[in-house]
Amino acid sequence: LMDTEQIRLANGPNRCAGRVEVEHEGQWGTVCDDGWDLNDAKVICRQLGCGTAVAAPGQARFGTGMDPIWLDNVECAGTETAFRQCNRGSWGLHNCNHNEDAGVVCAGGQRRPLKAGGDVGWGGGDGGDGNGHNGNNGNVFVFFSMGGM
Ligand SMILES: [Ca+2]
Ligand SMILES: [Ca+2]
Repeated sequence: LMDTEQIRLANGPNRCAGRVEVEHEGQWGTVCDDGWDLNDAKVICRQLGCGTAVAAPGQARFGTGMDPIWLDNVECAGTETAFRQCNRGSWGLHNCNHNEDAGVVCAGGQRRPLKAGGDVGWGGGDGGDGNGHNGNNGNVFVFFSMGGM
């Protein structure tokens, strides 16, 4: 049980994005954004099974948490399998306030964009008229004529 340290991402759009909170001695606390970067976020995302890290926002992007502020000056290499393996100072020792609460956005929780362009259309038997004209491709002609300049 010494090995298990609970972490979570609070107040985000899903469980893979939010304010970083760590449990220590039965109490959840936040992490200061001093030195907070993508390498730190990577480890959080990995431990949570949330894929790669997309961003490591600071300044309480996901709101201010409750005391205590557990950790400060976190320095992960980015290759650790768990957040507890990072170099991150002593519990409760910090020079921060909650306006500096660290956040993480992981790729795993991202909602995929709705059919971003290029994914859609063109596929469905819109095969032209048999005289060398393809169907419904006016946009393509506009594109070519503009490219000629
Ligand atoms: Ca600090
Ligand atoms: Ca760091």
